[in-house]
Amino acid sequence: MTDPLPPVPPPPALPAETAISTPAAVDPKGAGAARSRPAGAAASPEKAALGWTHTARFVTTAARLDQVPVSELPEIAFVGRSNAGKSTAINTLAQQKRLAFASRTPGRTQHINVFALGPKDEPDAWFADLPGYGYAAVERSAKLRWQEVMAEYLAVRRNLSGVVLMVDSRLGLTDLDRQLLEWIRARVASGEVRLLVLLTKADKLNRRDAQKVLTATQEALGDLSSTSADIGVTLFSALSRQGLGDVAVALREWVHPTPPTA
Ligand SMILES: Nc1nc2c(ncn2[C@@H]2O[C@H](COP(=O)(O)OP(=O)(O)O)[C@@H](O)[C@H]2O)c(=O)[nH]1
Ligand SMILES: [Mg+2]
Repeated sequence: MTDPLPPVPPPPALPAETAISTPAAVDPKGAGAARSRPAGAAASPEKAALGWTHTARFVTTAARLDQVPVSELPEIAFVGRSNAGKSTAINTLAQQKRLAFASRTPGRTQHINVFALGPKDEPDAWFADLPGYGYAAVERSAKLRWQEVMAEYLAVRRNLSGVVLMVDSRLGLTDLDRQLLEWIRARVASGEVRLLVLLTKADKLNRRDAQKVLTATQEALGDLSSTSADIGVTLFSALSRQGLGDVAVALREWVHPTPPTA
């Protein structure tokens, strides 16, 4: 590689919430505002959304798509390369340590894990944690099987409402990520399936490199856009919680659209 060495990164930026010194009274989204709200008042959108993602609980695990129960509930699929930070992102969203097992042996989890969200006796959405991909040591037959499972799931799963694609922010979109985007291209273009790309481990990048990968990813996704498509990209860090509230709000909005205010 001929790239020059990257500059020494500046100290990590404070999360926006703590960097902004606006008084709580005029910052309805700030943490202070939520604390000072009178009892019974609606929580901030982020708190409400994180309260919803916190309800995630394990439903079932399946080795094949035909073993995943048929469901009418809106389903959000989590996909990404092995080691992209998928399990960590799901656990962080759910604020649970071991909901999705953060695997120490990448490539091992070839199953589809399903989680339910919403009230206990009345779930209102499912999260589907799909097999990670791109792990070099996985044998060819396993890779082919992965392609089959993923392509089929993304193409035919009727209740699929949205896809969250986790991409390591230091790598950006890889060939396998682009392959996956091709599998959902038509359903995203029609607006049937929403897409959110999380550029994970953003805490490992300095601001300039973070901005660079954000722009490059937005450009690459421009190719998928259409008038009906709902496509988002955001920097995300489980470590610093960067993007966490926004992601929870976006996912909740997918399955519980805010009614337009009259
Ligand atoms: N610095 C940092 N490391 C992370 C973050 N999220 C995940 N990781 C690390 O990345 C590795 C892979 O994470 P994991 O969630 O198991 O990835 P998965 O294979 O996509 O499920 C683990 O060592 C995690 O601790 C993050 O936001 N920041
Ligand atoms: Mg994992």
